Amino acid sequence: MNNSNITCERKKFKPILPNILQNRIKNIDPVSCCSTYSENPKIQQRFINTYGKPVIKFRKGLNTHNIQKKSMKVAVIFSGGQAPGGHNVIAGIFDCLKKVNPENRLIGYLGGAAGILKNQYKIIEKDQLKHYRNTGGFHLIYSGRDKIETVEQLSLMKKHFETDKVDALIIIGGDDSNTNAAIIAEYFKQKKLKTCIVGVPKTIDGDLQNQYVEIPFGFDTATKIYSELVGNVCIDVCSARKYWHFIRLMGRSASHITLEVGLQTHPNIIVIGEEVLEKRMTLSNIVDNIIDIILKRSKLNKDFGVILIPEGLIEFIPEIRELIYTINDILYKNRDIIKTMKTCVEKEHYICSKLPSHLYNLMQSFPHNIIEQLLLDRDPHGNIQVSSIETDKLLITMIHKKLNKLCKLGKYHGKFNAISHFFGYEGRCGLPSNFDANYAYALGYNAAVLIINGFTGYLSYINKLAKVPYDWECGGVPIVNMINIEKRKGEDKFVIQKTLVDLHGIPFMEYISNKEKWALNEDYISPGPIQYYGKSCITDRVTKTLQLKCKKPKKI
Ligand code: FBP
Repeated sequence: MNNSNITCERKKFKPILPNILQNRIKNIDPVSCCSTYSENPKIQQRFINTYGKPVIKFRKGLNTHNIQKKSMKVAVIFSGGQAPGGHNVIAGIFDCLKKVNPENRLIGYLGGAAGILKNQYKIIEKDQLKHYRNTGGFHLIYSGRDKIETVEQLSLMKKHFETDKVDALIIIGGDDSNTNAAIIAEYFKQKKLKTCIVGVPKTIDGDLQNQYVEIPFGFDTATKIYSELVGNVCIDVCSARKYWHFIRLMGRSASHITLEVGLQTHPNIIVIGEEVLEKRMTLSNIVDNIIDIILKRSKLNKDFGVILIPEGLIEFIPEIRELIYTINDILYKNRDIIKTMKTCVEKEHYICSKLPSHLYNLMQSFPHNIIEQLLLDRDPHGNIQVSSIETDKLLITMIHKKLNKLCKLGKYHGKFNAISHFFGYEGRCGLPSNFDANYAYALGYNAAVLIINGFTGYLSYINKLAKVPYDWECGGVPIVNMINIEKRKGEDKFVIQKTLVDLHGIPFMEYISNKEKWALNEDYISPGPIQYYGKSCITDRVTKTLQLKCKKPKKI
């Protein structure tokens, strides 16, 4: 029996390395470029040792830098949610380290930052790694959402690194994890520890993008997987012609995934959280907008359609945002009392008793399952777990109620059969697309080049991603350049700001210019599954977001 499958076949795929990284290390010259820094003096003071460093671009030339000559021990962790391509980052780091010096060693701490504190790691060897190349998931060394920020944690980490002689740590993570990388790099500099810290931008959410990072790895594959699923639903819808499908898509804070999937599939309605926030729409306004389309389509004998909803929508609705932030504060300030509570009912009563009356009334207007979901524990970064909040079902319930009223008034004669879906975890561990396989590998390789050159507090960046991988630009950007001050758990925190959908940006404008047409017609596109072999126009297609963004000339 032949047990071969595409996952087995993909392990043999050789990612393309950008031309610049194909050079020998001594011919990769790190050139300093001008940087823009935050003017905020609080940031300057907090990162006194790592603030004000230049952006680095790698160019072909003679590297006169102090390249690490002795063999190195490098550590890596995954931090946060899975994203397709993670194992290729590790493969890229490994291959670069071994190419430079076969004596170099790579270890992976298990389960994210917590693994460093527990000093639990595995040595990454070639024979084991070959089973993970070009595969999805983070199961080689697992991931975690813990962060290292207290002085006790930082000094324990320093102790382990000194004892085990770890020369560098590469953190593969999103905005919170890379903020963490900046904090650790600053602490080590202050303590005169030589261990370098470098970050790699990862998240399917696509919200770690800015003037330096075009898109994090993982977004490409995840959105292609969701687009395949949504495209299939669209075809089902116009075949059966009897259901409204409410599809909630992952993406904790920003609506990039929903917008991208919408651009790939052309559903009837795309709800974008950032637009809801800007127009200060209430939950009821959102429901009314959806009903407006349902009624229009019903008049055309089309009691069916597809609606995309971002997972993070709930936090964009101003009234609910206020409620969530207030609950966050209550949970944080009263964490010791709440920890002692034995039942959820007890916790719910306690929190409700602390809410101001307008927020209490709002909360009581929700179905009980939503109340329970709003009160779930926050993650270690203080974020609400939006993936557990069933906004799709909440909208369906509210729409049902309003349509029933309209029906009784004789203003609606259609049938509303709604089906809800949540596409989230299905997309996070898929086999990386060619784009993500190449990009993640290059990011890892590039991160290793940064540490070999002794850079610390930098994020590995690869730019010009809409071009072929050979022409991608590589380098490093000081993480501090991306740091802002935000309120978290009720306190000011230094964080890399999440980038939300730009309502004046070309991708969103593309949706707006098609909105009416897509609402009333079945302009659906079913893009089909990701292709790994075949015509390059299909296998190497980049996301609409990247294509459209790159229409705009960008300076770094
Ligand atoms: P990261 O920001 O860590 O990459 O997480 C992405 C994500 O997939 C979000 O889209 C989602 O809300 C979250 O992780 C869910 O993860 P968890 O199950 O750990 O809460």
